[in-house]
Amino acid sequence: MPPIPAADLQSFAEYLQRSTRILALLGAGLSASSGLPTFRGAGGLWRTFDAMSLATPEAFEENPSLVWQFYSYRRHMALQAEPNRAHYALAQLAKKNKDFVTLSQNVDGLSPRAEHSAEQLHLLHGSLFDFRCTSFYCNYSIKNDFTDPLVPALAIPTQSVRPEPSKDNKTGEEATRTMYEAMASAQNDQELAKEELDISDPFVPLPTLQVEDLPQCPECGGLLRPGVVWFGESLPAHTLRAIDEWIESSPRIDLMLVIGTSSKVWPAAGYVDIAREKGARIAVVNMDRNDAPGGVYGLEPGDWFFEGDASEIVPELLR
Ligand code: BV8
Ligand code: ZN
Repeated sequence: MPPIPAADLQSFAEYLQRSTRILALLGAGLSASSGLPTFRGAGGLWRTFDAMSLATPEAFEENPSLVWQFYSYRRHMALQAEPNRAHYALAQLAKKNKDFVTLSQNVDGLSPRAEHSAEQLHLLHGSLFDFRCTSFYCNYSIKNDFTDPLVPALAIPTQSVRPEPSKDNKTGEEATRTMYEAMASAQNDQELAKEELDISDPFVPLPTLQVEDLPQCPECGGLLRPGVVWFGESLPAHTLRAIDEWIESSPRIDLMLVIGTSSKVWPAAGYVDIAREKGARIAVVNMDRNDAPGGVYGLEPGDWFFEGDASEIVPELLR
């Protein structure tokens, strides 16, 4: 990664020192180097589906089996991932500055796992680890449930791993005999090692699950749904209210950090304009120069654009 131009780093560091009211908007690019695919990059596809086409109430209504397997796969991947240095640097800044508020579009749970204080972190689009009942009259919901898989039917399918012929200097015939001996010694499939199938691969068959095998509400037996905000759904009213209260609590916002987001999803992207109207200077961290809020022309004199990997740049900016 090219070094951050010293002049930019210097001017940012000086301004950060003088800033108290700071707002951050986080997107999928923040978690990219934790190994989680972004929405619009190459990772925007799951099997042959555009992730956004599955993140809708209509998709869930039409095919709860497919949508649940999509979310169960993302939960599984997010649980295997670790917060990166940028998640920790942002959590550290929140510890130091109570007037630093973070709005995350990410549902991957990595900012909460980096111990980012919950009072200063608003998950605009919910979380992969929250669920609620879809029955009209039932209010059952649960937060921070990390059970994986949620129900046996959502377990990632596995396949037996055939022992590799030993690579040491055995001749072909001997190596083959060793392999068959290893296989013979495994009385049946159960004893062979298992490896998970990559169900994001469209060539790996995906089972069609029965609704009764999907997560059910323990209170009314209704179908549970992931606790995320789908396209076409309103963001949680209490979250929007809490953010507005913070914004309205002062005439000023000094600085807005826009990290790893294509700034294409609304109303999340709209907070950049709100911060600017309150006097904020904008610092964008993104791999792609075109993805500044409002496009390449969206930046104004006094803003910063730091090009590169958020997990490298953010710790440098906030140290
Ligand atoms: C709503 C949860 C209305 C699910 C998600 C104007 C106003 C209001 C709504 C709209 C509007 N215009 C359009 C709408 C509709 C829609 C919308 O915004 N559509 C877009 C696509 C045009 N908005 C909605 O539907 C919202 N609802 O407003 O309802 C309403 C009003 C009244 C009554 C009823 C309804 C709800 C939107 C929430 C959708 N849910 N997530 C799930 O995750 O499965 S959004 C989803 O996209 C994710 O949360 C994701 O984070 C988010 C945004 O994407 P990004 O995070 O930016 O990720 P992306 O891949 O796009 O970009 C990654 C960036 O990182 C890139 O720039 C890349 O260059 C960069 N990058 C990559 N690697 C790195 C990196 N940067 C740094 N380092 C790296 N290593
Ligand atoms: Zn219920």
